Amino acid sequence: MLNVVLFGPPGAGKGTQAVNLIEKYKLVHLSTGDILRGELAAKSPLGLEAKKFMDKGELVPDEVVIGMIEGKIDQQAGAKGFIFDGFPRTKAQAGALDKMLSKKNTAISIMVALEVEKQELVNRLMGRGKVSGRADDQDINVIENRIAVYNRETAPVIDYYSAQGKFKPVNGMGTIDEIFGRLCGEIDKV
Ligand code: B4P
Repeated sequence: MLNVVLFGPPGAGKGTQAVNLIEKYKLVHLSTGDILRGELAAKSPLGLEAKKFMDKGELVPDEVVIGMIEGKIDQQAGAKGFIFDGFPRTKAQAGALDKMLSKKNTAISIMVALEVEKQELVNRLMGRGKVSGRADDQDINVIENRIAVYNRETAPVIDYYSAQGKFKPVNGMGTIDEIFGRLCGEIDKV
């Protein structure tokens, strides 16, 4: 199996690149952000709980996200592999993901980490906020908090995959096609 962690700060282009990557490599796309927004739209208890954190730009608690992703992996028995988009976002989530995959006799193949300058992140998120209707993209204070939470809680996940020799940084500045080419360059080496 080919299992890719697509990593980066908010607005780095994870969701954008995942669309093209799943098409090329025929992988199952698991975006915790998309799954949480689906729960929110359905007004499920999980969605209503998650909304309290997402609207402030905070992370949803690990136990909620881990249980949710495990259920989704179990539903995909015949998958050739997965793109994990926006997950793991903490070291606890990374450890839980390794355990889930080892139960299925597989493992993460590579972590590709998009690197983007902070002002560009803010510009992209504010730009999307004008069309997406997402509460977390429309308030500069929430965007700043998401980037701060990333630096504090999520960036350490790089050390986790670095220790396993799986971390590959990728320049996330440029056109969508240029960045896609760089990501494929790394994934094709696996
Ligand atoms: P996510 O849905 O993961 O949202 P995101 O970090 O904003 O990234 P996304 O993938 O959507 O954006 P992209 O960079 O592609 O998370 C939302 C919230 O859910 C989190 O804040 C958290 O509360 C919660 N959550 C999710 N997962 C969690 C977890 N594992 N644990 C706990 N909580 C969790 O794109 C941004 C914009 O840039 C788009 O408008 C796009 O068009 C544009 N863009 C992309 N590439 C570009 C390029 N090359 N040039 C110009 N613009 C570009």
